Parts: sequence; C-alpha cells; structure tokens
Amino acid sequence: MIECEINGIPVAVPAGTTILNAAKQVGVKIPTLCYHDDLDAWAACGICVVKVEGSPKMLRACATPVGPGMKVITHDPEVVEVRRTVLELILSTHPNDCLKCGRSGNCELQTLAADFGIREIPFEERVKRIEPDTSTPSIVLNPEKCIKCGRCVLVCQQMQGVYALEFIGRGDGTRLAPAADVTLAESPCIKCGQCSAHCPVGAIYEKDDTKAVWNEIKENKKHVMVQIAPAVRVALGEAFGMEPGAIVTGKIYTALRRLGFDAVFDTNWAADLTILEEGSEFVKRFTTGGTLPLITSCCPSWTDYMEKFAPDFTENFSSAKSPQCMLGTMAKTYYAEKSGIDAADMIMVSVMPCTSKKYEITRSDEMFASGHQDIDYSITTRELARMIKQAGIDFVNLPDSDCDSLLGEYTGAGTIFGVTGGVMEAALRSAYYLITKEDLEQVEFQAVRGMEGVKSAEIDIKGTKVRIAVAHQMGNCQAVIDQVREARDKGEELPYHFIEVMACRGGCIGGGGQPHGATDEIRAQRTKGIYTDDEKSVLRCSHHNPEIIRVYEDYLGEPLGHKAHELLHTTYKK
Ligand code: HC1
Ligand code: SF4
Repeated sequence: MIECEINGIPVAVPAGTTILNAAKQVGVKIPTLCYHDDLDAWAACGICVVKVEGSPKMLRACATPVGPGMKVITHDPEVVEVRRTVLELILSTHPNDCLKCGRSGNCELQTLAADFGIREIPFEERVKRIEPDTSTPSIVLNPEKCIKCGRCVLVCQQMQGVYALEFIGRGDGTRLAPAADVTLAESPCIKCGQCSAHCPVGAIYEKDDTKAVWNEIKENKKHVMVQIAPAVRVALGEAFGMEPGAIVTGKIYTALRRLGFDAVFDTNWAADLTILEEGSEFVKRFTTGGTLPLITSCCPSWTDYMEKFAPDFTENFSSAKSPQCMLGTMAKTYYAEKSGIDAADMIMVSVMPCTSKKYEITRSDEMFASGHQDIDYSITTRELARMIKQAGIDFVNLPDSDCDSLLGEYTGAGTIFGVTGGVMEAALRSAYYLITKEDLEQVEFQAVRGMEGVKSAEIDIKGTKVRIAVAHQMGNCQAVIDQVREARDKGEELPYHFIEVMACRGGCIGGGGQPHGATDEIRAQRTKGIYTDDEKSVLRCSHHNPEIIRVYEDYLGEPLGHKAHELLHTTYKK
C-alpha cells in the first residue's frame, strides 16, 4: 500500500492508484471532463490539475499515480483559477446555445461552468460551424459541440474495437469525424450508441423520435401500442432521481397509459417467445448436426458487426428475431386478429435501452412480416424519460399497474435478457427441458453471470455436455469469434456449441440509450435489479409462460413451425 496525504488527510491506497481515485477515497471530488471510469486516462482536458509538494508544475490527477509520502493539494485559489481558465478556453470554442441542446440539464460542461460561476468568456470566440451528421437512424453526430475530450473515440476504438470514430485534422483544426471523413452511415459504426452514452456534452446523442410519437398519440387516429425492454425497468428511475436498479416496471406501465398509449405490452413477453424459438433452434442444431456454434442475434449492433466484419459466421447466427421485433410482428398479426383491430390502423412504439434498435426496426424485409412496418418507432430510455417529464407526470409517486394481456405476461427468464449472460441462462433453462422433458431444480447458472468480458463453461444436461460462451462489450466479442474461427479453419473441435453476444458492457442494462452516467458501479446496481426481478417471479422458465403456451396453441402452432418461421425468423446479409 502507498501512504500519502490528500489536503492533509492521510490515505493508504494500492500502488498504481491515481491521485483522482485516492482523493475519492477521502471524500474529495476533483473535477474531470475527459476522464471516465470505463476508459484509460489520457489527460486531454486539464481540468483535474492538482498541486503536488515538490513538483514545479501542476499535475493531472487522472493520470498521475500517488507515490509514498506524496502531499497533494487538490483545491486552493490558484488551482481553482487554473481550472477556470481551462474551462473558459473550452467554452470559447463551444457554441453558446445550451437552451436548445439535447444535453441541457445533464451536460457535464454546463455543470462545471455553473459550479465555477462562469459569467463571461475572456477569450475570443472560435466556434467552428460544422453541420450535424444525421445519416444513421440511431445517432446524431454534432462535432460543433465536441470538446475533444476523446471519450467517444476511446470507447469506439478501445472498448468496442469498431474504429468508426477518430479525430481528423491538427491543432486548432482538429475535429471529431467518422474515420476517413465519410458519413457515419458509411463508416463501420454499429450504432450501439456507446459514444453517446459516454459523451459529456451534446456532441453525440440519440436521434430523437419523441415528436413523431407524440404526433401519433395526438392525432388519435390509430391504436398506438407500446412495449418496454427488460433493461428499461431498472434504469428509467435514475432519470427521476431514484437509485440505479430500482425496479419501476409498474410505474412505467402507468406512465405509458397516462402519456396516452392505447395498449401497453412488455418486451419480456417476447423474450420468452424468443427462447422457445431460439432454444428449439439450438436443440435442433445440436441434436441433428446443424451449424454450430449457434450465436445469439438479439443485439442488432452485433448482427450489424457480423454482417460487416464476420460474414463467414452468417450461418451461425440464430435466425430468431429479437424480442423487440417478435413483439412488433405478433402485435400486428396475433393481437390484431384477437382484438379485431386492423393492423393498418396500428402503431407500435418500442422503448429500448438501445440506439441500435432504431436501426433494427427496418434492417431487413422480415421487419415487415405483418404486411406493415412491424415497429413504427423505437425510442430510448432517455427519450421516454423526457416524454414523461414533458407530460408533467410525477413518476416517483406513480401507482403501479399491470400491462395488457396477450403480449404482456413474462417469466424471470424474459427479464434476465437485459444483462450479460441472461439470454444464455434463459435459453439453458428451457433447453434443459426441451432435451430432457424435465425441469431444472436449480435454474440459476452462476457461470454465465458477472462482468468478466468472456465467460465460458461446460454445462451438463443429464450427461450431455454443452460448451457455452458469453461475451459482452464488442472488443471481447471479437476475441471469441476469432477463437472459433481459428479452431474451425484448422478443422479442430469447436470450443463452443452456443455463444451469447451483447455489444454493450454489462449487456443491455449498459445500453447506449440508457440514462447517462453509467459506470460499473451503476451497471452492477441495474444488474442486481434485473436478478431481483427474476428471483421474485413465480415463473422463471420461458416454457412455463401461460401466454406463450397459449399463443402456440391458438396461433403459431409449434416452435420452428411454418407460421413461426414466417413471422418470427429473419435472415442476414452475407
Ligand atoms: Fe435488450 Fe433484448 S435484451 S436486446 O439488450 O433481446 O435493447 O433490455 O429489449 O429485443 O428482450 C435491448 C434489453 C431488449 C430485444 C429483449
Ligand atoms: Fe443495444 Fe443491448 Fe446490443 Fe447494446 S447490447 S447495442 S443495448 S441490443
């Protein structure tokens, strides 16, 4: 341990701990802008400067490890003045239009400017006018607002391994842009939105579809339906000051009705349906010599990645649509038939933790399986929070309500889709039944839980060994695919039979459309909320969901049957 002093307070921390983190341990918050817990410190902004006894110049707390006996001063009038100057310089290149900015109210730069009492900028204004890039359905890039903190570039390159974003130009002319200065749509971007989740300002944000949704509600001409994804229920509360991980499912259903939606459904229902299709697909491939490993495909950033960078795995992808898309199709076919409402008079809105889901809803012809666009709009958790605020709804004090029947009831297996390992765990719970015709006594698979980038295990299904892997955060997913490709190309035994992949760190609870500010601590709280929801569920296996049993009996026939194939499966570009 290294013993040092922060503002005269003694502290002992492990070797390698930065001044920033040592200060946190004694309750001292040093301001930061470019730094993020998820990323390597690269000391770009200079806001976190501190004084260290014996050092001729101020040092950056985010990138300087503490040393034995080090005496650090984190705040004095001189340090505060330097930080103020750094801020003023950043603000001199930043548009002064906070009132119209998507991050107004939770912008890290705005907060610092307020904390430092900045009232005027003593430097010449040098704002570069650059048109926003609106080329994707998911994310808007507004380089004019960029403060060159570099978080998005590090996220895209280091965490996701996608290399869609970079800085172009030099010195004063440096700007954020898709690699090779093409549009975002032409770049390798997989639309995961992790750049927008990590951006401290309004330079990268989700494409806002709330106005279009408000219009549908206002026009009152169509039956406007809505579905909420697993991970939304443990994160939306954060936008209203609640603890991360607070399970607010019942409040969300109530809020959605008060917003004016005519029918409220739950994506978790369709997650149970996905398991019946995908689980059956796995069992079929596993027992009849089909293409293995089977790879989950409910993350559209992952399928986008695969189509661009790993088309040799197209046959490995599960053809089962994602739960979002299954629910859209089932609403405009099954529910339309049962309710007697013409699908042409229906609108389906999905609320997702994800920016990529905006892209998924039109990604292939199968997204129009009902004869109409199955999902009309996909909005993020952040967009729903804004709609609730616009409607003046006191979310925290809302009573709970239930969601609507036919496409609403869900099991714990459906809910755990929202965390890394959850799709695999849910699939195993039902695959065990499909193979043995018996139910598991212990439904929890600890081996697939937790934040390790790649988790692997051998699961014993009454003597049948199934080798599985779970990867999250794109960079880790590539490593698993490379491992499989190498074995396959050498003709060796495949390392895995079944692989779950999620592009975002922690799975969808860490999605690019979730409330800002996620760190591993917050991801852990959201994860706990998801597992608590599962533990509290009376039914924990998808094949026990009575509404799912009924939809097969009344409408779909068998999993993987003709109708199921027509409505619930998709194809991928090679
Ligand atoms: Fe996800 Fe999924 S878990 S992909 O992260 O399979 O977005 O929450 O809705 O579709 O169910 C996202 C979450 C979500 C789908 C499900
Ligand atoms: Fe979207 Fe989930 Fe995939 Fe992230 S992991 S891109 S939130 S589907």
